Amino acid sequence: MKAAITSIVVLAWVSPALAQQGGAAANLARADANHDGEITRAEFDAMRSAEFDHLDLNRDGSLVAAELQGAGRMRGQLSHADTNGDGRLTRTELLSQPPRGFIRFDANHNGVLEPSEVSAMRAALRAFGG
Ligand SMILES: [Ca+2]
Ligand SMILES: [Ca+2]
Ligand SMILES: [Ca+2]
Repeated sequence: MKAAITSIVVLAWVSPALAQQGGAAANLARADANHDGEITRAEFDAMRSAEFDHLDLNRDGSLVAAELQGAGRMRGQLSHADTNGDGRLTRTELLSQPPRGFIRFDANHNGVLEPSEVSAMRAALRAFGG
Protein backbone atom coordinates (compact mmCIF):
# COMPACT_ATOMS: atom_id res chain seq x y z
CA MET A 1 0.00 0.00 0.00
CA LYS A 2 2.68 2.44 0.97
CA ALA A 3 4.72 1.60 -2.11
CA ALA A 4 1.73 2.29 -4.30
CA ILE A 5 1.15 5.65 -2.70
CA THR A 6 4.80 6.59 -3.08
CA SER A 7 4.70 5.56 -6.70
CA ILE A 8 1.64 7.57 -7.50
CA VAL A 9 3.35 10.60 -6.08
CA VAL A 10 6.14 10.08 -8.56
CA LEU A 11 3.73 9.41 -11.37
CA ALA A 12 1.92 12.67 -11.09
CA TRP A 13 3.70 14.72 -8.42
CA VAL A 14 0.21 15.39 -7.38
CA SER A 15 -0.12 17.10 -4.07
CA PRO A 16 1.57 17.85 -0.80
CA ALA A 17 -0.91 15.53 0.90
CA LEU A 18 0.38 12.60 -1.11
CA ALA A 19 4.00 13.68 -1.03
CA GLN A 20 3.97 13.42 2.74
CA GLN A 21 3.64 9.66 2.33
CA GLY A 22 7.37 9.76 1.74
CA GLY A 23 9.99 8.44 -0.63
CA ALA A 24 9.56 11.04 -3.32
CA ALA A 25 12.89 12.74 -2.66
CA ALA A 26 14.72 9.45 -3.09
CA ASN A 27 12.89 8.84 -6.34
CA LEU A 28 13.89 12.29 -7.46
CA ALA A 29 17.55 11.38 -7.01
CA ARG A 30 17.03 8.24 -9.10
CA ALA A 31 15.43 10.28 -11.86
CA ASP A 32 18.81 11.77 -12.76
CA ALA A 33 19.73 8.74 -14.85
CA ASN A 34 23.07 10.03 -16.13
CA HIS A 35 24.04 11.59 -12.78
CA ASP A 36 24.91 14.96 -14.22
CA GLY A 37 22.97 16.75 -11.50
CA GLU A 38 20.23 17.85 -13.89
CA ILE A 39 16.88 16.24 -14.63
CA THR A 40 15.68 16.64 -18.19
CA ARG A 41 12.12 16.11 -19.37
CA ALA A 42 13.30 12.85 -20.96
CA GLU A 43 14.71 11.66 -17.64
CA PHE A 44 11.59 12.76 -15.81
CA ASP A 45 9.32 10.96 -18.28
CA ALA A 46 11.53 7.86 -18.14
CA MET A 47 11.03 7.86 -14.38
CA ARG A 48 7.27 8.17 -14.79
CA SER A 49 7.31 5.35 -17.31
CA ALA A 50 9.33 3.14 -14.95
CA GLU A 51 6.86 3.86 -12.18
CA PHE A 52 4.06 2.89 -14.52
CA ASP A 53 5.74 -0.48 -15.07
CA HIS A 54 6.13 -0.83 -11.33
CA LEU A 55 2.43 -0.27 -10.73
CA ASP A 56 1.16 -2.34 -13.65
CA LEU A 57 0.97 -5.57 -11.68
CA ASN A 58 -0.67 -7.71 -14.35
CA ARG A 59 1.49 -6.25 -17.14
CA ASP A 60 -1.43 -5.50 -19.42
CA GLY A 61 -0.19 -2.00 -20.20
CA SER A 62 -2.87 -0.16 -18.32
CA LEU A 63 -3.56 0.75 -14.72
CA VAL A 64 -6.97 0.28 -13.17
CA ALA A 65 -8.20 1.52 -9.82
CA ALA A 66 -7.43 -1.81 -8.15
CA GLU A 67 -3.78 -1.49 -9.13
CA LEU A 68 -3.72 1.97 -7.64
CA GLN A 69 -5.07 0.57 -4.37
CA GLY A 70 -7.46 3.43 -4.55
CA ALA A 71 -7.88 5.88 -1.82
CA GLY A 72 -10.37 8.45 -3.00
CA ARG A 73 -7.75 11.00 -3.88
CA MET A 74 -5.82 8.54 -6.01
CA ARG A 75 -8.94 7.43 -7.84
CA GLY A 76 -9.60 11.07 -8.55
CA GLN A 77 -6.12 11.39 -9.96
CA LEU A 78 -6.70 8.33 -12.12
CA SER A 79 -9.95 9.63 -13.51
CA HIS A 80 -8.29 12.95 -14.25
CA ALA A 81 -5.50 11.28 -16.23
CA ASP A 82 -7.85 8.79 -17.92
CA THR A 83 -8.47 11.09 -20.83
CA ASN A 84 -10.65 8.70 -22.85
CA GLY A 85 -12.71 7.79 -19.80
CA ASP A 86 -12.45 4.01 -20.14
CA GLY A 87 -11.43 3.52 -16.52
CA ARG A 88 -7.92 2.43 -17.45
CA LEU A 89 -4.82 4.59 -17.40
CA THR A 90 -2.43 3.74 -20.19
CA ARG A 91 1.20 4.75 -20.40
CA THR A 92 0.32 7.12 -23.22
CA GLU A 93 -2.35 8.77 -21.11
CA LEU A 94 0.03 9.03 -18.20
CA LEU A 95 2.88 10.55 -20.18
CA SER A 96 0.53 12.95 -21.93
CA GLN A 97 -0.24 14.50 -18.57
CA PRO A 98 1.76 17.66 -18.01
CA PRO A 99 4.44 16.94 -15.39
CA ARG A 100 3.15 19.48 -12.95
CA GLY A 101 5.99 19.15 -10.47
CA PHE A 102 8.56 19.44 -13.21
CA ILE A 103 6.93 22.55 -14.63
CA ARG A 104 6.49 24.11 -11.22
CA PHE A 105 10.14 23.76 -10.26
CA ASP A 106 11.62 24.60 -13.66
CA ALA A 107 12.00 28.16 -12.51
CA ASN A 108 13.72 29.45 -15.64
CA HIS A 109 11.42 27.44 -17.96
CA ASN A 110 14.21 25.92 -20.02
CA GLY A 111 12.87 22.37 -19.88
CA VAL A 112 15.68 21.16 -17.62
CA LEU A 113 15.79 21.02 -13.84
CA GLU A 114 19.25 22.36 -13.03
CA PRO A 115 20.93 21.45 -9.73
CA SER A 116 19.52 24.51 -7.98
CA GLU A 117 16.02 23.67 -9.21
CA VAL A 118 16.44 20.01 -8.24
CA SER A 119 17.54 21.17 -4.79
CA ALA A 120 14.46 23.35 -4.44
CA MET A 121 12.23 20.45 -5.46
CA ARG A 122 13.98 18.08 -3.08
CA ALA A 123 13.67 20.59 -0.25
CA ALA A 124 9.97 20.95 -0.94
CA LEU A 125 9.50 17.19 -0.97
CA ARG A 126 11.48 16.80 2.23
CA ALA A 127 9.36 19.49 3.84
CA PHE A 128 6.42 17.15 3.27
CA GLY A 129 8.30 14.20 4.70
CA GLY A 130 9.58 12.75 1.44
CA1 LIG B 1 20.54 14.00 -15.84
CA1 LIG C 1 -7.97 5.37 -20.60
CA1 LIG D 1 15.40 24.91 -15.56
